[in-house]
Amino acid sequence: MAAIDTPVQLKAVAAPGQPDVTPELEQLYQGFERELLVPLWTEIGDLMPAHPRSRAVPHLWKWDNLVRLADEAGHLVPVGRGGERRAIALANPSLGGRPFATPTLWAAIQYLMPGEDAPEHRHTQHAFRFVVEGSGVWTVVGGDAVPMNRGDFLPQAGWNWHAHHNASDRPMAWIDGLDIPLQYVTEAQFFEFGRDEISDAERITPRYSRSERIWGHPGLRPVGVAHTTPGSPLLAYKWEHTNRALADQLELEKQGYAGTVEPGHAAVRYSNPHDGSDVLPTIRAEFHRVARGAETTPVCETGSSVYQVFDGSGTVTVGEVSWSVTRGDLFVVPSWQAFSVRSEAGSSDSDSGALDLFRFCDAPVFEALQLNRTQIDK
Ligand code: GTQ
Ligand code: FE2
Repeated sequence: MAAIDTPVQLKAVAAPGQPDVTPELEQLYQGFERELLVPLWTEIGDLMPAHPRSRAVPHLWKWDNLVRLADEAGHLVPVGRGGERRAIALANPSLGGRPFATPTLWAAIQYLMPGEDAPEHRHTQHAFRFVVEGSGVWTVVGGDAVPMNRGDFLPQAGWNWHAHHNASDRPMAWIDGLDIPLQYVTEAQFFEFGRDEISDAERITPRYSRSERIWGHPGLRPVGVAHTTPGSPLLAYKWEHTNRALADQLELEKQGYAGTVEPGHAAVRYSNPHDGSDVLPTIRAEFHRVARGAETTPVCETGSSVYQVFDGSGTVTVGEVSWSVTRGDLFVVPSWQAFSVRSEAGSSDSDSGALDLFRFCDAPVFEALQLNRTQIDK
């Protein structure tokens, strides 16, 4: 398969449906090369495949290893202006060592030591935080201090000023998702440094951010509050709501009411309370709960996903590979590779006995381009 950055090298080849290699044909190919021309017939299999063939491969990162290395970095590498964040990205093994979990998505573990601040900046890349363990960090978005606790999801659309501060006496880790790889190919990124220090008025630790107090009441849209910037105006989706939504779905299913994706599989999508759309222009985020002993149907989708196991344990199958997963583990589902999970009965450490999965993916981009496709199994 020709990579995009290998030099053009054309050769006359004997192949079915192609003329025999003659001196004239070789000369023709040399002419193409000289004039920087490439005929379709030598490239078509790679450029226009019958179905998606992802460059990314399925891969699993164990949370224990990530946290251990992040903690080592916490002791050895300062966080400050320039590097901006103590964030360590997942690098898909088949994407050339770049810090890209998939061709479109960045996923990283970020770590702040007690009392540390990550300086203010803004960028066009859309971002979110998801918290699998710990508390004590506030992310300050446009001057609004937003608390981060286990199970909380915090979207942060591009071009908002943001900084983070750890107000506790313990280190804290969380995951970041951004559309860095996607924006990298668009060549349309912008970045600005903000203030080196946030003000004392922002270094507060409220239980609810202003954004949650305005936008965070279920089914109630504030009247007279404009929202004109991209992405969700709600800066935190607290665990209590997500957990209750999923528990209710599964409980009602047991009582014979519809409302789950499939038997034993409940899911919610984080949505923009302003208009019901995805929380970020380029990233969709969901939470899935697979009841103890239940199994999901293998599904292929265009576009790629990153999952983090929030709780429980089970077996994940992506394309040809299967892994045992437990709390905190992160894995990648490349485009058009069949994905299914089985929640392992008995071995689960979650409250509900279920396998809980946080998911983010690039579906809004594929839907906008009308390239979204789903197929049950392959
Ligand atoms: O926290 O602002 O993982 O700007 C990558 C880029 C986190 C952040 C990342 C970022 C951030
Ligand atoms: Fe940032």
